[in-house]
Amino acid sequence: MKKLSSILSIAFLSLLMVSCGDDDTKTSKSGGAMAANVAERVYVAPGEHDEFYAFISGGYSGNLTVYGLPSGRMLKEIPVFSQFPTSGYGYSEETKPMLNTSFGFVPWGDSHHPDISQTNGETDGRWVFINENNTPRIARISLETFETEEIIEIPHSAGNHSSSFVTENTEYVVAGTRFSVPYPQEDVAIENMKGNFKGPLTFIAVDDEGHMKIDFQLKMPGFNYDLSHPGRGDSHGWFFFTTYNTEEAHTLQEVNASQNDKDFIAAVNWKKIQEYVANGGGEEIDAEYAHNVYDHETHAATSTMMKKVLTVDPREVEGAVYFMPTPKSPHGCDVDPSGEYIVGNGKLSTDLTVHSFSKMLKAIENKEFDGEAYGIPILNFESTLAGTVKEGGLGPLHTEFDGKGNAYTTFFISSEVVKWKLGTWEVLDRQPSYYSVGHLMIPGGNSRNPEGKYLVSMNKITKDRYLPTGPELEHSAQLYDISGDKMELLLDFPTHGEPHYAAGISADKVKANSRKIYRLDENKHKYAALTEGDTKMVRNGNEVHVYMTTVRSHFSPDNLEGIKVGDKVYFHVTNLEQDFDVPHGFAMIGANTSELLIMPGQTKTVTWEPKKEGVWPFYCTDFCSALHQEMQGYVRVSGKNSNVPLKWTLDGE
Ligand code: RUQ
Ligand code: CUA
Repeated sequence: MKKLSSILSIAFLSLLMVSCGDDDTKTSKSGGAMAANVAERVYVAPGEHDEFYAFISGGYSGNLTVYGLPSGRMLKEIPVFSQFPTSGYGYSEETKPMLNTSFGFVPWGDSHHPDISQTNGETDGRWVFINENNTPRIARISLETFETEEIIEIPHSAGNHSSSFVTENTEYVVAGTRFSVPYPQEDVAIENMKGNFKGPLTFIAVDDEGHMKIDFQLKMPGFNYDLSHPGRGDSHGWFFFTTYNTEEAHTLQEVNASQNDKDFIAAVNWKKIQEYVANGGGEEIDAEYAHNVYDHETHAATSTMMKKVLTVDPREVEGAVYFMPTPKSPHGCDVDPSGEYIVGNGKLSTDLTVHSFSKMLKAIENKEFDGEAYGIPILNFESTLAGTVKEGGLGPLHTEFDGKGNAYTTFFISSEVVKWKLGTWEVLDRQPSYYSVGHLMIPGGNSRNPEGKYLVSMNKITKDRYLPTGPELEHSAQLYDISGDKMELLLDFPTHGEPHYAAGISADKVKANSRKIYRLDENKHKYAALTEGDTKMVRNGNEVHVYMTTVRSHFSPDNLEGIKVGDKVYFHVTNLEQDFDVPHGFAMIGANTSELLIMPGQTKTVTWEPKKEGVWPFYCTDFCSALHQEMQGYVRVSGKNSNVPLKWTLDGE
């Protein structure tokens, strides 16, 4: 196996050498009429809207970026797991609790897999979920406000990678651990890993409002759980997880975790376990994890530390978990729109292994087992095998579906997207990607009803695709038209951070519900000033609360006195605008935090600890009107022991 991986890396290197800089391989060279035709197909005229939203993970930016398809125009970056000075997310007092964890305040995250909520197996446009890998968490983002509304930490997990995929009615969003770890955590010798570490898979129930609650944690053997997808149709009620490192190696995994010819896809009958826990099954154990919720009425988040989690031993629930042997350290685990086929992408292989759900059920019924792993039955490989896609390419990673009986798989090493037919397993088409594609996305491609018009590939290496920008280039996404027999590459566009995965949905399902303003008469923020008459300053020891408002083009108050060195000043700024797309900003000189960007009807708070006497200005950061540059004010800061009384005015009043 050591040999195989070095062969693969040589193949990969030589591929890069051939393709980079070799102009003949670039489709952008396709000239004349063809190029014009391609341009038309991605052109969205000024003022027109795109047909699809694409929510592309920001990887190590910790955020989620929103693009329009087919134009590839970036519409928004939504802060999720990372502080975001552009809006003040994670800096304002209201949003800091969103980034609270059992490890304290964690201002950064590594987000990988967005997934859109579903109803009856179709994307419904209510929320996007996205996982955080490093400090295991799942976030829920509202598609009404395009803001992060909730983050739940996943206890006992490490490297929350096989996440955050949702079941067909958003009953659950799942979080599987990538690293196996002591469960619960304890101080043990690393070399004692084998047989002792565990791989918890966490099932988080989602209610009608979207609120998340950990229902149970399945205490699986200590393998690495890489990716997952829910069953649908007949297989609704099951969840499938790829595993690797079934060797349970704790060092030099590039060699030691590639020893077994086959790892597993774990098939989990969550309906059975749901029933089991509903009837009092499972064991409550200690845990510590944060549950952070943002409220659009108070415009503020709260963080609650949870103390218990329900753990389930898979061996206690008869018939709930099986292993399907799958060759070569499978990465992606994808389920076709009918729910019958489960595709395992063995990343060290050239072939794809496709399991059949109905054959799996039969094999379970007939007890066609090949032994067991830690008490979990291993199904016979041939018994569940639906077929093999032969020689698709090198290094398969992920598969999506077009709803017309075709599947599309990315091959990292041979750097291509390959189209093949479900059922016959024949390869129909292949197109190069530039370069080294990871995930791909077809809007609705992880649902019963994919909208198979476009495919977006998300590539790990950019090289010569754009103007050079120093040693690092933004990652590259590519848009393919998949409406015909052959895929056609239409467009390159840069993405931000690392676009691991994306979720797409037709714009019609989202745009009508998009929020335009927050209503002032619904603002329940504790420190809101809903009219200019309500503005004031209140001293409480060395804390000063400023109730401030903004409207085009002034702050009220804009002259503040009576603040002293050593005070802690809270500026609670309410934006009185009730007009779409008119935020105001607030920036205070010397504040050790970011500005605020306050949406119409919203209240946000920034803290400032003045260090020096003087008269210090603040201003609006968002160009809001012709008199934006006049939107400013002064704070007088006096000495520690001064007797200057609190005084707040606007135009002398
Ligand atoms: S991963 S490139 Cu983090 Cu989804 Cu496969
Ligand atoms: Cu308000 Cu600029």
